[in-house]
Amino acid sequence: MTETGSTGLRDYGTEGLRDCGTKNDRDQVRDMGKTMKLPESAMQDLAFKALDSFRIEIPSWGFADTGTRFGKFVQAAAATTIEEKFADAGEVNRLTGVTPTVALHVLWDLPNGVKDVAEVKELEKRFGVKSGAINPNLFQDQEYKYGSLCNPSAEIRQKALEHMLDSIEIAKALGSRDISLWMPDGSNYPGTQSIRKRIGWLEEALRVSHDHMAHYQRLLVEYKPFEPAFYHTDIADWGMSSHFARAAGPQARVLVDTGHHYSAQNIEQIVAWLLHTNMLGGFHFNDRRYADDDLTLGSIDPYQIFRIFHEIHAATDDGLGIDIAYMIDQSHNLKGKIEAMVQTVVTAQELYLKAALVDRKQLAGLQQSCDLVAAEELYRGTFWTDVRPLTRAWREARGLPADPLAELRASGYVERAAKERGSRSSAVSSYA
Ligand code: LRH
Ligand code: MN
Repeated sequence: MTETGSTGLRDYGTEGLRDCGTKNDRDQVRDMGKTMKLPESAMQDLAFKALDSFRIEIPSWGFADTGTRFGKFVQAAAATTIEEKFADAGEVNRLTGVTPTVALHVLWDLPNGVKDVAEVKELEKRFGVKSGAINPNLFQDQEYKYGSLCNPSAEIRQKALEHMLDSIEIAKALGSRDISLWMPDGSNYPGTQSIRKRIGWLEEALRVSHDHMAHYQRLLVEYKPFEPAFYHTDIADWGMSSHFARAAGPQARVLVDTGHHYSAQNIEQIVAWLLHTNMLGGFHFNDRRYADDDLTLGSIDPYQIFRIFHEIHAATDDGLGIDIAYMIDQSHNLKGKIEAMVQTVVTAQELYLKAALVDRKQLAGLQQSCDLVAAEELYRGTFWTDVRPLTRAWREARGLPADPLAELRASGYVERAAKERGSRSSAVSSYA
C-alpha cells in the first residue's frame, strides 16, 4: 500500500491511549514520554498517526511452498490455489488491519492472463483484500536461458515484451497501479554476451512498456547484483535501475529489495539518494545474513530497516514527494507461512514506529554541531525503545487484536487450512 497519506481502504478513528491498552502499557508509554521529553498524549498522537498511515503489501507467493535448490519442505497448510492465497491474505489483514493488498506474480497467479481477472476480482470481494503490484514472470520459460528482454534473439525479446504488455493489461483490468519488474537477465562467463547491446535492448523494451501504461500506473524496476546470473546481471544495482527507469519514462521508479545488496553496501544511503533524486518507488522487505536469503524482516538486522525508515521520515519532514510502495518479498521455507507473514507485518509496524519517534529536530541540531555521541545516543536510543505497548494500544484503539500472532494461534486458522489442504501435499526435491 502506498504511503501517500491516503490510507484508502480502512481509515481508523482517533480513539486515544487513555481508554485502551493495559495499565502496564500506559505506564510504559508514560515512561517512554519522559525519556523522549514528550507529553504522553503528544507521543501517543505521533505514534497513532504513524501507525494509521502505515500499510504494507503481502506477496501471494509467501503463502506457497517454496524451497532452495536443495529441496522444498512442503507444509500441509501451504496455499497452492489463488483462492487459498487470497484467503490467507484476507486472514493476515483481519489480524493486522494494515495489509489491504496482495502482490501477484502473473504466471503463478493468473496463468491464463486477463481471462483470470474476473475470478481474481471475485476473490477480492470474498476476502476483502485488493490485488496490488503485478509482477511479470520473465524467469521460468526455457526460451529465457540467455535472457528475456535482454536476449540476443529479437524473437525472444519480442516474446518477453508481449508478456510485459500482457502484465500491464492485467494490472489495468484489476485497477492495480504498480507493475513491478524483476528479471534475472545476465550471463555466467566473461566475453559471452555484449553488455552494452543488452543495455540498448532493455532501454527499448522498457520505453515501449512504459508507454503502454495508463497515466496512473507506475513501472517499478527492481535491481539485483547476482543470482541466478553469476558473472553479470543486466539490472545489477540502484544506478542501473535508476537509469533504466529514467530512460523508460516519468512513471518509472526504482524498487529496492533489501536482500539485493552486497553485505558491505550501505542500503539507507542508497535510499537517501533515491529520495533525493525522487526515484524511490518501493521496497521488497526481507532479511538476509549472506545473500538473497529472503528471511523474515528484522530477523537478522532489524536496525537496518530502522535506518531505512528514518531516511524516509526525515525526507517526509523536509517535504520531499514521498510515494512509496511498502511490500514484503520473502520465501518461508521453514517457518509456518501465515505465522511468518503476520510476524513480518508486526515487525515492520514496530520498526516504522520506532523510526517515527526519533526526535529529528533535536537530531538535526546535534548533526549540525557534530555532537557525534549525543546524536548517536538519540538516534540509536530511540531504536532501543520498546514500542510494543504503543502498537498494542493502537490495535486495541482500532478494534484490532492487540497481539495478532496470539490471535492467529487462538483462531485455529492454520490447523483448519492444514486439514482442508493437507491431503494434497507431497515432498518435492528441486534438483529433479
Ligand atoms: C527476485 C525477487 C523478485 C521476485 C522474486 C520472487 O529475487 O526478489 O522480486 O520476482 O524474488
Ligand atoms: Mn524482490
